[in-house]
Amino acid sequence: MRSAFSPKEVARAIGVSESSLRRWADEGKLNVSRTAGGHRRIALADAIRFIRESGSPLVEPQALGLEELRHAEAGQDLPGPAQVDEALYHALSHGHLAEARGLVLNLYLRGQSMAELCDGPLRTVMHRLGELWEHSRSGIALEHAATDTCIQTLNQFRNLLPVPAPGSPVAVGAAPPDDPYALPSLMCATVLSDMGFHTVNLGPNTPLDVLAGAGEQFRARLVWLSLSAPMHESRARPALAELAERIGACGAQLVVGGRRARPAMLLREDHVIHIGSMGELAAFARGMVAKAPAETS
Ligand code: B12
Repeated sequence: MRSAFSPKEVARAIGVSESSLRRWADEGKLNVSRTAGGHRRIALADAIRFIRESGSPLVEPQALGLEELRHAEAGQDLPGPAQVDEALYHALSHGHLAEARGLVLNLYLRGQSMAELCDGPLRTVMHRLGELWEHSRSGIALEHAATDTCIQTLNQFRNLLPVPAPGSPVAVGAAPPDDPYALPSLMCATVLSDMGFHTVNLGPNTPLDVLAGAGEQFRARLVWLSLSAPMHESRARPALAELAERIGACGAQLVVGGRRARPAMLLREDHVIHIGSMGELAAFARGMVAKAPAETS
């Protein structure tokens, strides 16, 4: 996928004249850089941010290499949540990967946040797909393929987000040993990247001392831990206490969430919190980003 486009290509994608586009750039509404040869270039991430913020319809997504959006008709009303869930479920359960990616990307371009997409359609559809495995072997195959499609979709989003500015806060996170669930930790990374963090996702099955070490190494301000597989409370408590101690010592926040997270597993410390959803994670992260300039001055 190309990462930068000419003003002509961006203008074609949203159905406006090149002169309008140049005016928005001059007004500071759209970031435009210059190549060594002096040609104007617009990063895909900046074009996407502009489309979301200005509410511009994407009339020719192919001009930006967003082939999967060719079925999303510009000017059409946004489908309701139930329709989105049904369409996404249909796409994922039939292995229509491009259609699934297109659906989610369309909602993002039309203003939904990454957190809303994760807590909404992605979570709903994965939960629904989870009910299939009990009934047939093909249900298991669908569940695995759907997980892979969601992983691809979220990774594609991460590539579409602007590169965080130097000095942006760092977040590091993972799922613990014997926890094979990849999506929840990847969702945390995507949501935090959407909030402007540099993110380092260590993924599933990560020893907790490795997570603590990565938090120290990358000077993380936030460390997330996603718990989706059962953890014995008696074994979890000391391991989590040790992790919390190391994270606290480097001045970071430890955020624990996931289907299997229980507040009782955690120490009652100011720098350790338990939250339930990507929306709450985004709100917490927004608070940290807002506080950042005051802390560094
Ligand atoms: C995909 C999947 C798998 C895949 C995972 C592949 C992969 N690479 O990730 C594999 C094949 C490994 C798997 C294995 C098993 N699975 Co499974 N799996 C699922 C499925 C369909 C989706 C999981 C998922 O990704 N969900 C999407 C996530 C994002 O949703 P979420 O976890 O609810 O997360 C949300 C919040 O909790 C929160 N959140 C999550 N993490 C964090 C972290 C922070 C910091 C914060 C703030 C918030 C937060 O935000 C998220 C978005 O809203 C679920 C169905 C379901 N209900 O989830 C079954 C499900 C979890 N599996 C189930 C079962 C039974 C199993 C197996 C035992 C099957 C077997 N017989 O082997 C094994 C057990 C594995 C283990 N060690 O625990 C059951 C569990 C039932 C139960 N009582 O808990 C479920 C519910 C299916 C079902 N309906 O029965 N599974």
